[in-house]
Amino acid sequence: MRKDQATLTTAEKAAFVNAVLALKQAPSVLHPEDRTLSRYDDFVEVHLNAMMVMMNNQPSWAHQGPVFGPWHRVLLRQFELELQKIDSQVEIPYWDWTRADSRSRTSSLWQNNFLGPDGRTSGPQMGKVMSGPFAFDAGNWPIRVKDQLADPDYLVRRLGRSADARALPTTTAVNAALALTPYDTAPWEDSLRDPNDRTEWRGFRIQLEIPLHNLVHRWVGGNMVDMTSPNDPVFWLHHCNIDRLWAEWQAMHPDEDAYLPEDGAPTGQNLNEPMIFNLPGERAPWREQFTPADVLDHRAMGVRYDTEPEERMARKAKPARRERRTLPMFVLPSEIPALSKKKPAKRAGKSKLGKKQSTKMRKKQSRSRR
Ligand code: CU1
Ligand code: CU1
Repeated sequence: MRKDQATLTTAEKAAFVNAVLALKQAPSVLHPEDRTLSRYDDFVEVHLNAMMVMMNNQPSWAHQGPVFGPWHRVLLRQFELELQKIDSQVEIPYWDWTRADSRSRTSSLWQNNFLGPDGRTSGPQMGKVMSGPFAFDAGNWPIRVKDQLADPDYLVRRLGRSADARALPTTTAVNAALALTPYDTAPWEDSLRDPNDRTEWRGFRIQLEIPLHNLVHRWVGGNMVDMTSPNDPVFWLHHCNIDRLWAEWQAMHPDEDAYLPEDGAPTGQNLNEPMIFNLPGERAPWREQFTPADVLDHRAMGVRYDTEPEERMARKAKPARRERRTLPMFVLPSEIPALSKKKPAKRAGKSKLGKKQSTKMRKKQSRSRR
C-alpha cells in the first residue's frame, strides 16, 4: 500500500532510498551498450522524450492534455515494479504537500536520511544539493540524462525560492480541483484552448496539472523544472500524490467518465489507443502497451493508497486494543475460564437466535461495502 511519506519509519525511508540507488546502478534497457546509463536513467529519458516533442510544436505524449493522468500512472507503476525487483517491500510513498508538516524546506522529506536537503543558497554552484543520499559528492547520483549538455552533473534544488512559486498548493486548492467535472474538456489540447475562454479550462485534469502539479515542480525548482525532472527522486513522490488525487476524484464522481475523450484527442491520448512511451522505431522502455482504458482502475494494477475508504475500513476492522483487566497476583488456570475445564456460563443475550441475526447483519454490511 502506498503511504504518506511523512508517516514512513526510518527503515521504510532507507529501503526506498536504497532501492532507488540500486536502480541507478542497474543496466539500461534503452541503451544496453552504454555503461554510463542506468535503468533509472531510462525513466528520465522517457520523460524527456515525452516533453521534447512539444519543442517541435507537437502535442506532448504526457502533458497539457487528457493523457496526463494515465501516462504518469503507467510511468509510476513501471518505476515501482523496477524498485520491487530490487526490494519487494518497497512502494512509492506520496508527498502530500498540503500537510502542515510537509510544506516547508526543513520537512522530514528533506532530511539526510531521506531525499536530502535544499541546494546551496549562495556562492558558486548555486542550488547544488550538498548532502544526503542524492548529493553528487556522495558519489551515487551523477546526472546523466540532461536537457542541455552543459547542465551540471549534480542534483539542483531551490526549494520555495522561485518568485512565482513561494508556497506549495493548499488544501483549499486541492478541494476546489477535486470538485470539478468532467475529467477534461474539448479541444483536448491545452495549446489549442482559448486563453480567455474560461469554459475551455474547467476540467479536473487541467486544474490538477496546471495550478497544482506544475506549482510543485516550480516550488522544488532546479532539476524539477527541467524536462528531465525525474532526475530528482522527489518527482516520484510528487507524482504519486497526483495519481492519488486522480483516484480520489474518480471515487468522488462515480457517475463521471474516469477518462475522456474516446476520440478527438492527439494520437496516444484517446481512451482505447496505446499511449506513447518511445519514438517510432526506437526501443521501448518496457514490453507491455497500455491504453488509458487499461489503467483507469489503479486497484486492478495492484496499487492501493492508505487514504482510500477500502483501506481505512480494513484498518478499522482490525481488532481494537483490548481493555486491560486486573488479574489476581499469581493467577491460577482455574481463575481463567478459557484455561479451566469448567464450561463458561452462558451469558444472557447470546441465544441461538441472537447469533443468527448478527451473522445476517454482518453479511448485509459486507455486501453494502462492495
Ligand atoms: Cu511529466
Ligand atoms: Cu510532473
